[in-house]
Amino acid sequence: MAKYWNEEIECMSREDMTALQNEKLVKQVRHVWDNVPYYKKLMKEKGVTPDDIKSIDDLHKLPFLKKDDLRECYPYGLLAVPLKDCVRIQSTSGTTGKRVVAFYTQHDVDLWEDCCARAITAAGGTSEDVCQVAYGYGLFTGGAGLHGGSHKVGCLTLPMSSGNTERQIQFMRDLGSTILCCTPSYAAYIGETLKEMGLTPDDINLKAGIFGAEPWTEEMRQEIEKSLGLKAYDIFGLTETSGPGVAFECCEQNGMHINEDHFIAEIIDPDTGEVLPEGTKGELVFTSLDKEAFPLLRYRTRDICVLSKGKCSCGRTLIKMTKPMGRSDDMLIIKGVNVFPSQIETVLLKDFNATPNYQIVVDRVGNSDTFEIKVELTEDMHTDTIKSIELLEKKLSADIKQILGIKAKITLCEPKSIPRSEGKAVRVIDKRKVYNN
Ligand code: DLL
Repeated sequence: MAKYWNEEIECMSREDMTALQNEKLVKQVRHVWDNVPYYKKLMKEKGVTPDDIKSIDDLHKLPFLKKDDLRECYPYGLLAVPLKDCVRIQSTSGTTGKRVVAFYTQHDVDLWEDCCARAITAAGGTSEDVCQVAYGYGLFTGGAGLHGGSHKVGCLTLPMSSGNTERQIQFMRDLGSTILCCTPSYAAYIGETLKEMGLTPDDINLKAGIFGAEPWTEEMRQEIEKSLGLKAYDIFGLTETSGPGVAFECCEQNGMHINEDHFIAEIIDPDTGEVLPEGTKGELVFTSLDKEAFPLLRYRTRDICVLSKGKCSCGRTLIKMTKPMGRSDDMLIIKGVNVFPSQIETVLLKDFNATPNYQIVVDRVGNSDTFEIKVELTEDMHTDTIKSIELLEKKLSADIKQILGIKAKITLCEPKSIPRSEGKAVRVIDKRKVYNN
């Protein structure tokens, strides 16, 4: 059984990897400078030109790129090739201005799918496998990425997308799926449904699961492994860097190998931007080395983790990142969807015409996220008829669904019932324990 998808790269000596990264970085910086005026301006402001970047030791001289820059440049401002050379876009959910839209040339799609093929192979996948892809298909990168990787490996690919859980289980049984790709919370839900249908892991044929797109704990891993009778592997990525497959777990199930031939990872202090030594907890920053269409340099992910170069028993020499341990911004991942509290505030402002007092309450019941928005009525509204209050609730609910793509329970509360704060308002109460800390 093939242990690696690309042994030469995955087990490359540090010396050779550094040489490869040096060569690619120099080219990539030149490509960005020549084709992305926005980043050229940032480089000029920092007093750096492509001539200053001779190796990865010079990486720290380059300016950071942040989500705000992506917003400012929406949609085409960071594109580094003519639009006619692009063959695909993928995107995060959210309002137009908050959306991240990533562009791909055919080369970029190949590179991305190759990263996913490495992840599937590391989880034991071969052309003998039946790979059920239950990540969402569409603009979200989960479905497309794992689908492409599964094709590359030669698995029989079941493009299920998410949802319709009983049908997922039916297909799993009828076609003998051996690999399941979906979010960890959906995997847990499939496990619960299996049990509710009176079935056990012996009734299905899964051996491995490739789960990511949201934080999940070791406890959850054990629960999923038990309920579905498989080995659960983590996979990491973000739309900005192509999607899933930037990093993946191997048989050690102890941190994710970063595909360093395509992405350089740095850890920085989120407050000062200073680069931190290996082994220190901080914010993960990625530089994509050979993406053509959307080549982000020093992109701040806001994910907090630790990097380590230690030897891995799987034989891979690729640096490892821990599971993310938190975020350095206020982004929440609810039901697999990235949610910024400011998006909710925008809807409330629109529907209420004034800054309302509100609170976002997120919890986990069983393995599913619950999402409630408590909104305080103003004195005027409070005296309105029940009918008009119900209408408001409905409108809020529909507007939230439209903006975020997920439903929230709207609870309208009495005036002055949401606790006031003397400092920063506590807008988010997240009762879930999703990060391993
Ligand atoms: O979630 C890409 C993906 C799809 C990854 C399928 C893995 C599997 P975005 O929607 O842009 O992309 O969200 C990216 O999700 O910055 C992390 O905060 C979080 N995230 C992704 N993978 C993991 C993971 C996809 N394995 C954001 N563990 C990232 C914890 C994760 N958080």
